Amino acid sequence: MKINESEPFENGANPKKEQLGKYTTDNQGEFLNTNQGLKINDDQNSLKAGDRGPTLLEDFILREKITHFDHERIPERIVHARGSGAHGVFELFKPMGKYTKAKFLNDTSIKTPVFARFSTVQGSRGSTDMPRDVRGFAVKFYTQEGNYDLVGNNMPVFFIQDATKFPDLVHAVKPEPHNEIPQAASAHDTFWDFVSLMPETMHNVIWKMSDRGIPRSVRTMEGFGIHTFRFINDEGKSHFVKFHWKPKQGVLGLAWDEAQRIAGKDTDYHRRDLWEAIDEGHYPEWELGVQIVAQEDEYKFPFDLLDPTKLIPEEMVPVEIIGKMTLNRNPDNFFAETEQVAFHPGHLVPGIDFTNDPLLQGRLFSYTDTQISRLGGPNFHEIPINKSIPEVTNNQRDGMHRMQINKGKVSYNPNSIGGGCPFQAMISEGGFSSFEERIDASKIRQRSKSFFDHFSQPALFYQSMSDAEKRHIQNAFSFELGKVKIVPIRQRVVNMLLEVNEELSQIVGKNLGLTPERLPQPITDGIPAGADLEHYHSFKNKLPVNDAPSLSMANKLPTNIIARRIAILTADGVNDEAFTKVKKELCDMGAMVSVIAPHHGFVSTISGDEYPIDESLLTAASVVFDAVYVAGGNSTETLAGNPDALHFVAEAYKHCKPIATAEDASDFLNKAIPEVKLPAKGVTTNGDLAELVENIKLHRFWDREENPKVPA
Ligand code: HDD
Repeated sequence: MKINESEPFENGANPKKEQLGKYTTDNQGEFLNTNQGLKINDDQNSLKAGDRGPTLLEDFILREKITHFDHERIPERIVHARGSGAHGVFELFKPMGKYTKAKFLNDTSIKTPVFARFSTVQGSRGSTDMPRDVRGFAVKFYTQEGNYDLVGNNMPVFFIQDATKFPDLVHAVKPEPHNEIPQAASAHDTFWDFVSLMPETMHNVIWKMSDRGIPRSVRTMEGFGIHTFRFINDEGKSHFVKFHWKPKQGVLGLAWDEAQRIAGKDTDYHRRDLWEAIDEGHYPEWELGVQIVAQEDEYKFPFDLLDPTKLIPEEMVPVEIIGKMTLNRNPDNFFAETEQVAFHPGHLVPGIDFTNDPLLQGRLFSYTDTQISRLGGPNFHEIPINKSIPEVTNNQRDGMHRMQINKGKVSYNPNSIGGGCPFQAMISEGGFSSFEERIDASKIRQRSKSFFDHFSQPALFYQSMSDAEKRHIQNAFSFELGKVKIVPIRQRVVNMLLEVNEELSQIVGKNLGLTPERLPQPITDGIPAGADLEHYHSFKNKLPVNDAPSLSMANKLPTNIIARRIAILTADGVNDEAFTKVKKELCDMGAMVSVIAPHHGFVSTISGDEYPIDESLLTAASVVFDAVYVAGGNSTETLAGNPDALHFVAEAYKHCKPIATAEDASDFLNKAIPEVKLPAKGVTTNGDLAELVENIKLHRFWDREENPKVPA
């Protein structure tokens, strides 16, 4: 079937869902059969010579089953191995024709199907969701002009400036090769050795040491395209563009101690959270924003737009919101969809193009190359999740796992036998043509001097943090470097931090028993030979902003409590209002509420009604909840005598979470957190739900960390 360019997107149709539907099967009501379609009569026993005899080689059913099983795994992604994905749609708010001719960014009536995958970077496929790590944020738009992939991260800058350093970075951060320790963690010698010798990593590293490195949920992460790309309009005019995803759920992080505990209590925390939110109809949404810079303004910034370790502060170029992505459907099959999806920053549509960012340029090679070994050959574009909506009509042929049956004898161009088909498309017909950029240069292996300021932006980042965020960054550096065994590596990083912020460097140094040393000249490790250090220094402190509130998560709190997790602690004899009022009202506001009791099954209320329990104190943990409510009635005494219940609330307090009790349950807190003088910030004992809800929107009461009273 040839796909007409506009038809499948009209009248609310979702062409990608329909396309996937053709490959989706359901065994309901079907016979068991072999891969050749033969019905199987006995799937319990192999074919043997006699009931106690050897199995026969002839058993083709056994052989087929085991052969397939033996090959069920494919190589995991070399980075971003662990991830979870979901389907959704992208809707455009306003036509962007002034800047780009991309059709999906011009027609507001089109709902473009998308598939998004969120990932950690360091760990293996089976590792925890909870490391301190950068998160991948990759979105495939199935547009009418072909697939467009925006393959970004949850941080707007990258570790390195040149793709040739990527294998080094990844070798350094992955588990150390001799013993494969530690899994999914950067707190080890090789990562920090690399960082200490590569000052360009500092900007990304400080983001990673911030609460951005331990997101509360993938739903509460921002996403960034990182590189500067180009928009190209109908006249062929180029504008620079940076892409941003802004979550409607707010931007939230965890406490580091909490993240480590969740890794044990629910290693699938992020995966489960995304799945359950979608399953329960709380569809996460992100607005797509763009920062646009006119071609003529390329050199007006005190940093290079081609440098992927730099961001454009929103205070300099505001983010214009142009559309919205809603994730509204979980995959039917993890392997077929989330594992086999193949992203590539080089999957473009007309109207979007690259810049010469040397990191981006290298990526353009890596992604197809990696899919060939990961997905077993050059035909991975035919895997249903990767198929474009327009049918593929070209002269590429054969190869491993070829699905398409190309008719006829013509597979070359130009041809006369096939009537010249398939035709090249003119630009006016939607043919892609690269932006014409004049290049007249010497062939050199060098880094541009305009890339050499490695510290102004990390300094800006640190300065723009709230006090709590600063404290978290100090603690994160201290923790990670504390795990480093080789002291000179620690010292080099502490010295580097002096270039970022004196206070930060002194605090981390003190925690490590080291004195930061200002080097006689700026750190030049990692700066190519021949670098102009004067120029490098002249860039410092030249940003027209010295405080960028847009960088702080404290300014990005949610305005609602949709899909936030709230635990209600109950026991037999609980007040009915725990269910008839508290649970009901919180659920009505979109929260995900779990009733927890000392045992599984049902809890009986004062009035004798019975309500189902979601989890017992044996299986539940406060770390996976955003807030806790202790119900009242005759249950309080039981709970106050239960160490798990007391720990549950003390731990929630320690992790700075909102806590509320029914009016008659406030005594419980005197046992759970006796060290805390009530009333305390974020702790309500008057049964006022509205106050609890406001506290949940505030997410955390980080001030508690300053005076940690609760050991938990
Ligand atoms: Fe990459 C995967 C994001 C630089 C090479 N990358 C991968 C994924 C994301 C990113 C989100 C997972 C996609 C998925 O869910 O399947 N990578 C980035 C960003 C970068 C970046 C935002 C810098 C701005 N990457 C980068 C460089 C190289 C690679 C410089 C190599 C030179 N990345 C890969 C890869 C991966 C990958 C090896 C592994 C699996 C895959 O591609 O499909 O090719």
